[in-house]
Amino acid sequence: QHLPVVVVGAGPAGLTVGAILRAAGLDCLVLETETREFIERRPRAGVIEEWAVRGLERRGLAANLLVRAELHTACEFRFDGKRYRFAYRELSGSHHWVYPQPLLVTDLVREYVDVRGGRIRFGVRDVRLHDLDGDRPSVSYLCPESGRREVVSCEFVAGCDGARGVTRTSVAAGRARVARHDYGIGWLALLAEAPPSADCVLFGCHPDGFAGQMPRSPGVTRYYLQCPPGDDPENWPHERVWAALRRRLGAAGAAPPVEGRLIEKRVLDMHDYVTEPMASGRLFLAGDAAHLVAPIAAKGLNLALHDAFLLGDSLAARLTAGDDSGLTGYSAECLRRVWDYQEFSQWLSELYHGSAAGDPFRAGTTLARLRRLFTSPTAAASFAEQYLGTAARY
Ligand code: RFL
Repeated sequence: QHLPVVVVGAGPAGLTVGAILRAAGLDCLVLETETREFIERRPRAGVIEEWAVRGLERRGLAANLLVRAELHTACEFRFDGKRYRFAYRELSGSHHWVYPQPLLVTDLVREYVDVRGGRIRFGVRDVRLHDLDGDRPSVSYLCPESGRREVVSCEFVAGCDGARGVTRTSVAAGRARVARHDYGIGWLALLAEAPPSADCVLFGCHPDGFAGQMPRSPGVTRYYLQCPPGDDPENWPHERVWAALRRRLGAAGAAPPVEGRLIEKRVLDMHDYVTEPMASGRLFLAGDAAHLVAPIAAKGLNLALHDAFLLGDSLAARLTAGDDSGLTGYSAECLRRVWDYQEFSQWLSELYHGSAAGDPFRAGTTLARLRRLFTSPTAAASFAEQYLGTAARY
């Protein structure tokens, strides 16, 4: 079997690349370790930036999203016992869309498989890449039914298998630099079966630690609580979680969080990495396979989509018209946005966590940084631009 492209991983990045290739009349195979049911339910991101939604729309991938997603135009900071609403649409002319990642993945699978006739092999094991430096690379995997190793040769491999995948290890061997950053901070990521207590994203910057509220749907809300890295979620029983959320998100005149059953509770150790370059021979990485950005600024899915648009379009141009320019510039173009978002996450991390660092100096500078957002229109505009990813320079 010989195909133009094999895509490893059916997350947002891989499915978007596949859907773009199918729209260009190209054949491809997506390999995925999990089942369709599993990937369509896996809860994760929810915030998508306006430019990314328009990118999906241009490629015929946003029909459901545009009808069902919620539009967010403001967020609210809570510090020093007060509420500070930050109306970013007024400042930047742009907004966020809230659309849970499982819904986006479900739409992308349906579009790629059911509408555009793309193929996915679910449940594959032990994916390996071969001959990436030649012009006939191949990908092999253990077939779930027979247990036999299948080999597919191709022109290009798209490595879209996320942070725990195998494709980036194929690049890293001596060719690429992996830059890492560890925040030394944990977040308890929670999903509660309860409506949000406010109609927008809330950031509580409190001496006890950060707390965040992200509305997901009328009946489900995501919360985050700063905790020590490596903390055991079992240290956070129901009562402790809600007491901490009430305290850290508490502010004069603010409704307390609406309590509900916790349906997800896991500790994320905040860290980032960037693989440079994002390509090696015939392998091109996209999304979390190439770079991880801690969920501090809700950027990961947006970066995955940015890569996927560029990679899908570049592969289509190369395979249909022999135009190599997109693939040649792919890594550098992706990395400009990746580094910009990493820098913003690092900056934002201090805003969220500085008050709880146990250092009166950092607590003082953090409070100054927070206040500046509400006293300086220039600082506010700059924040809005980065928060929404609207800077025109990409
Ligand atoms: P994914 O979504 O991880 O998909 C990779 C797919 O590859 C499969 N796979 C393999 N397949 C074949 N062979 C292998 N060896 C394989 N190994 C793995 C996996 O099963 C999976 O189906 O990567 P992709 O496509 O790059 O997408 C990245 C995004 O999923 C990720 O960046 C975001 O979820 C990050 N993120 C957020 N991003 C935002 O932009 N806004 C948010 O609000 C936001 N919130 C979050 C988040 C991530 C979170 N977690 C759990 C890390 C909240 C959380 C809690």
